[in-house]
Amino acid sequence: KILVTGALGQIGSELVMKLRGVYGSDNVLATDIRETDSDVVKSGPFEILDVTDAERMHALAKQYEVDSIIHLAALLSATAEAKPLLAWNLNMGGLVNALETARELNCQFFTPSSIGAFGPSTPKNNTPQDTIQRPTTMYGVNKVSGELLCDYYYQKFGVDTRGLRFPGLISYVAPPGGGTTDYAVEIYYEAIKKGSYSSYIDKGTYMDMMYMPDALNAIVDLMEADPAKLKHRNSFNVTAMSFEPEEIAQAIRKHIPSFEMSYDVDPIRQAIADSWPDSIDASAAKEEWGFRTDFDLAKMTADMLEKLKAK
Ligand code: VAH
Repeated sequence: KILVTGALGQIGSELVMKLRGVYGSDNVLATDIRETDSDVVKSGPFEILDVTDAERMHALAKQYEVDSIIHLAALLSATAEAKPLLAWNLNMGGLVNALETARELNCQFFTPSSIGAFGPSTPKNNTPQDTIQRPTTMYGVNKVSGELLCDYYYQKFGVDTRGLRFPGLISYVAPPGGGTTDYAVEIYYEAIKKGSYSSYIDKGTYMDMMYMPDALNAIVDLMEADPAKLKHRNSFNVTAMSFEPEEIAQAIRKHIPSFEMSYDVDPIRQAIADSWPDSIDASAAKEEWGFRTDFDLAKMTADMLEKLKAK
């Protein structure tokens, strides 16, 4: 039985549906801080949970007899930079509550890290799995702390913690909220609605990205991987592609030739993006648990535009 926090977020909205398909609806308890009339709420068990409420998290995990916790509830990079103390309290408070629940109830554990766990002094191209991590954002501080805390719970308490350093995730079901890479999602919606997009990230700014179906497969594959083969745990570099705004605009023009791109750079999110790698090396994930992806920029663009047109 799996408990998912942040089940109504960008990853959770799709991961819950995938997990229910794989393991059975009643075996996936979805939780979030509020309720909406979404498929996640209608297709299986759902409970309201504020992850800073340790008592309720433990009570729900016990009541539903969960043996795996997927902790997704968190504030993303731009929001965290605007409200750093709230981000520390929610991101770290929620994580330690989830890890404590996993320790007390002997659950397997997953939480995402991010390319945001790297900073300006990290090698920017083909960023290694093991390298310097001195991020200059509150979100990055949360992600590095989270990686270290999850490795500590594995070393000290034997909790089976595993994590992925996600790049920007692109999806058409639930939009991301408060991220720096959100431009790469918004651009598809605007391309359909207006045939144009004004990007808050400047041209030439490379960031790693991944289409949501590949991200969901990576979570399931990692959680089902043979633990004896894992040399790393928190957290694996994973990526599908790296591009800058002009390249995604070009990919869209293959389908919407008249698509127009303009720039209105947001200095705060641009500074966050500039502190992150241009491309990361995912060879450890490939070697230790067979990480692979199906979608490159061209294939993702075709699928995103087709699915959004239908929506
Ligand atoms: C963000 N989408 O922009 C998240 C992610 C690598 C980016 O961490 O904050």
